[in-house]
Amino acid sequence: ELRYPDRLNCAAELLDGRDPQRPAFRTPSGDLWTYGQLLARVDRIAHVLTTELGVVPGNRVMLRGPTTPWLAACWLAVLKAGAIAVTVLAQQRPHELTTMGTIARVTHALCDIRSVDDLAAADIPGLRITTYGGDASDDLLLRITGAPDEPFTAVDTAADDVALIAFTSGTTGRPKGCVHFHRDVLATADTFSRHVLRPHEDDVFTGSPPLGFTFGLGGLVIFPMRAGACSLLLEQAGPRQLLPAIAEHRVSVLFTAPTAYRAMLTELDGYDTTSLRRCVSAGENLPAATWQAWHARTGLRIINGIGATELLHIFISAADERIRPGTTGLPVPGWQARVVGPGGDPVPDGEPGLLAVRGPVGCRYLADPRQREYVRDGWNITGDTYVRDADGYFRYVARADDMIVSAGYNIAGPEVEDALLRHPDVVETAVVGRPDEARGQVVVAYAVLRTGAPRDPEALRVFLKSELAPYKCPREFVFLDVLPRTATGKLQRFRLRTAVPV
Ligand code: 3SK
Repeated sequence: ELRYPDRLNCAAELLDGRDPQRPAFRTPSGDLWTYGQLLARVDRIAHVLTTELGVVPGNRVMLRGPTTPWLAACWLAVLKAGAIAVTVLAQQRPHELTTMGTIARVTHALCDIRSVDDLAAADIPGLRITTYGGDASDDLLLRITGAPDEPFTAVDTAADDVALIAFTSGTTGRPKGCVHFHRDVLATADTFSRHVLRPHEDDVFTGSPPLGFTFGLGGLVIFPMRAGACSLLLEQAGPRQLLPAIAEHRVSVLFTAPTAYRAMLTELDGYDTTSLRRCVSAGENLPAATWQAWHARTGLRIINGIGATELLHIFISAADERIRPGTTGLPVPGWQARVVGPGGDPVPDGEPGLLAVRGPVGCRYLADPRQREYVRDGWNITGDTYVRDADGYFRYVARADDMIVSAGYNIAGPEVEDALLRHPDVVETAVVGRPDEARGQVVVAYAVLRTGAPRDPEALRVFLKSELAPYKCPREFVFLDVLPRTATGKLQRFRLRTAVPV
């Protein structure tokens, strides 16, 4: 069981007691921040926040910018000052920022100068925006040079004072603000990272999820810092940037999504990936075909995981010899999981139902009635359909609202996607149900093909018929150059379901 003191400031916990000479953050352009430098900069920012900008404990401070050490330092400073970090994505537009800023009642924002235009255009009454990285006289980085060069005493927050508000838009709908405590931040590191990842001081982390997505915040800031390790922060973190970064900086722990693993497979030649020892995949389902292909090429066993913004990070996963390709894994130590029916009672092993989990972090939506749907009888209902195998492994079936029901058959889109990905020409795919008068729904497959591959639906149909029962085979194939995704990389199936047939 995790035990934290009643008084706890998670930023101070992450920063204090580190070897000041060891590297905390690196960037591809050669910047190196030691833990000593990070602490000094965080303290200067905290001084500016509390003296010049008037931030008081409990204020909500929006943080926005590309993934840089300065963004991480601002996050730490806000928490150290007892304020609440409201992390948003650099890609979000004024309308979305207005909604989130209003829901979270933000009073201040720290924003990378390159991301300020959309924030300035948002309508958040009374918001005080401070930019960093520019050359204006009121820029945060200029201000901190004038701040006292002395330690900032962390505000004496309670373990269950709010530390951050993270937004989930899911794949559709009005964003929901998820409230997390100081102890929750440490709990993610002391469960998934400590027991599954098992990092050490010499590790170099990197990855693609932005810090405004808790997948990235955990994987690129909280977990490396909790271990006293180093994180290589990439502003551009597509597959084309990840491979050279891994090679050049001898990255050992990688956080990214299945799509990026597939894309990297097509570019692996010529890059040295021998420094990698941990490859984490989350954010969406990891098909067994992708796991096998990565293992065949690199010898590395991807650590699959399911996490949620509501629960901060990953709660089901497995590493090393416990990994079973095609499954998500086992409940992370500290977490419990089960598969339940519509009434909330567990269903027998082997039968599909809703995934229900509980552990050290719980869902707390900020003033949103959807809280009642997410938390039932103390269990968090994640909205995923899962099967628990007899040996306790959890296998993803589909998002609960993504099950396709066609002519009375239940069809899981991800199973069809997994089969399609075994075809050598298919790079990305999404399989959805489109409303149909006669059958209720028909199965439609969207596919992105390897450059130059023929767009031949018949060839895919013949291939799938050898892989799947005929009722699961798509009626239609649609070829796209890219699939529609959210800013955090999640597939927007609803956009495909309602797409006009071509
Ligand atoms: O939303 C997700 O998929 C996720 C995955 C891992 C960690 C955190 C999150 C939010």
